[in-house]
Amino acid sequence: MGALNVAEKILLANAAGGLTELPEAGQSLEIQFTHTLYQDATGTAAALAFEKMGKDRVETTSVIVVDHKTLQVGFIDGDDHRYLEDFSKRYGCWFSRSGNGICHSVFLEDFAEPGRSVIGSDSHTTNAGGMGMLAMGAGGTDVSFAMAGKSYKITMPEVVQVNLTGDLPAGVLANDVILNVLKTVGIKGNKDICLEYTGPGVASLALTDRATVTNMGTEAGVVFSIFPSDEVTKAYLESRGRGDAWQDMVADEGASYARTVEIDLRSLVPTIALYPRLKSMEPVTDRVGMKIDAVFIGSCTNATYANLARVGEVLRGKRVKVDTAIAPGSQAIARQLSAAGYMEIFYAAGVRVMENACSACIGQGFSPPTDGVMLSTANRNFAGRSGTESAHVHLVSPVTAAASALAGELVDPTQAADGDFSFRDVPAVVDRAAYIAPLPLDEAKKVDPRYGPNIKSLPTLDSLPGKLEGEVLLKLGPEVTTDLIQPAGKYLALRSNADEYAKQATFVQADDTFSARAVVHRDAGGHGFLVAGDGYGMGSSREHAGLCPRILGVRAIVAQGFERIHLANLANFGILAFTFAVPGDYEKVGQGAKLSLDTSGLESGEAKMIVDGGTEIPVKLAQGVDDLPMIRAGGALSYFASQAA
Ligand code: MIC
Ligand code: SF4
Repeated sequence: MGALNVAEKILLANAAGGLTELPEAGQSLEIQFTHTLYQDATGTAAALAFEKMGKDRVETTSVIVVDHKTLQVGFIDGDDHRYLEDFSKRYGCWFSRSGNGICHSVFLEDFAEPGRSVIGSDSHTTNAGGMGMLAMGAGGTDVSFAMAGKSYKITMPEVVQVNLTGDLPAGVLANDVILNVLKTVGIKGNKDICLEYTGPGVASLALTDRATVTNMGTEAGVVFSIFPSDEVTKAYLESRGRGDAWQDMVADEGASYARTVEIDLRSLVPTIALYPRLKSMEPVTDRVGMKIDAVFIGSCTNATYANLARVGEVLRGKRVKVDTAIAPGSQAIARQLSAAGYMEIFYAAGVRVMENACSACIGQGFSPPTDGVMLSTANRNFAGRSGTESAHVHLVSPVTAAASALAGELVDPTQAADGDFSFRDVPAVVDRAAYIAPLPLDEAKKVDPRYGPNIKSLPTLDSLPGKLEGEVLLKLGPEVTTDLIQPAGKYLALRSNADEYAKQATFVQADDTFSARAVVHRDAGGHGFLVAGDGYGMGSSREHAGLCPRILGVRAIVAQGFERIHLANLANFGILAFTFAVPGDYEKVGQGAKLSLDTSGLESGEAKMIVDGGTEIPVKLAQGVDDLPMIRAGGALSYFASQAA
């Protein structure tokens, strides 16, 4: 091959079967991941799936982190965590307990390596792309297959170059960079591209700032984002006591890209992503004076030492005017902040220091009041995600959040704050003893994972009928997020009990009669259909957004477009996904319409849907034809069990 860019190098290095040449963009490519990551909200279902695979031990460096459901009110979360700890010991994983930190933060600190690859059951696994690692999110079942040593199929993406020039002005942070990238590339329709950051501006970004950028690349729906591995990467790894893991990885001279997005860092200004999605990104100056009720500074995107130290400089000697919480990304970060005197600054400023966990990012505490306005440094602000349906959450950088907390209203930090924003990563607190390391095989075999009353094994799903006949149970608009399909917040506790999660939460915000109607339809022998606009399934990797509708009898979804991870999750649970051959036909199918569809000839990639016994609507299979055997078998677990037999 000729000159390679970093994305091509990393794909080649991690391709299954020792490929010497990459396929053309659009062709399929199998990746053999070296690392896997589970967190506790998606991890129990994924672990239950792994246990069905009949393996004695994981084949990747596998890390399990408890970070989402750390409130542990009642027995449910505690049982999940005990199960994950037992599972981890039984199958040879690294285990990180509640309080150690957010999965992406601790993975970056102690496990990520340039040149290698990770697939995680959380969409922001892309965080490790800042380290020059091939880092992707996927549904838990796919992650479990990777842990069992199976390769994972992706579509060879087009590599889009994001060329950074200049240095960031004071008070403009990595969060502002990625919001501006999202503004340029959009938040949907990017499922077959990856973003590679290049140019002289790269060197000016701290390693954790790079991770902020790749973390939030997920919100564009890209497959992954990647930075080169350079001296900054090396210094960070050395500060974590892992200098040996460093390798140099930069694009070859003359490497080419599908297209280039130019970003002059000097031209960027503090930016706000307005509620309810990352659709309207505006300069903070356009909204200065907006009244706010609360400020949350945390999440895997921004709760880094570099950022929280910047926040400390803004808050030094001052006092916040609104309810403000800071949740450090990890215990190492919290200890570093403490050693540098920043914890004292936070407390003296009247800030609540929360647990090193996902926390308010996913509605686990600190929900805003009714109709409240919150500034947050998280990466998502989908409706209801904060736990308060009527609240408006706007996304900003940590220094915009801190300066606004002091003012009690939105302010431009470049004008209002006088702190020193120029922090770099510094030698860090390293504590490997915080993890439970993989046990030797003979000891591991003695561990018997303990379940709890709320941990239910995954349902066995029946095979695809030759003809689907049933009703459109719900007609939805565009950009249906996984939070709308299968909300988190107070329902997170039900992640290990899919039947109950389906009954109580599926589409509850869109139509609270949905699950009851779907069950009646299913029990009468109907096959449920959903109809939606484009961008269906954007957001999280949570596979319950496929599994739970399937439990309620949904067998096919017809939309104007789908997002990548969710499309794979639908196939894993035996749900067919179609797009309209004629996009305008979306208007011709209403909620309650009776549909039928012959599934026997789907290998052509096309089918006809009959509406109300008359109108024919041509549809196209959105999944790959090679996914059909799995979908026909009822899903991934049934299919691979039948293959192994
Ligand atoms: C999220 O940020 O939406 C989550 C919660 O971390 C999810 C995973 C989940 O639903 O558990 C994600 O990003 O994939
Ligand atoms: Fe946790 Fe929020 Fe990051 Fe998801 S986006 S992993 S909920 S901190």
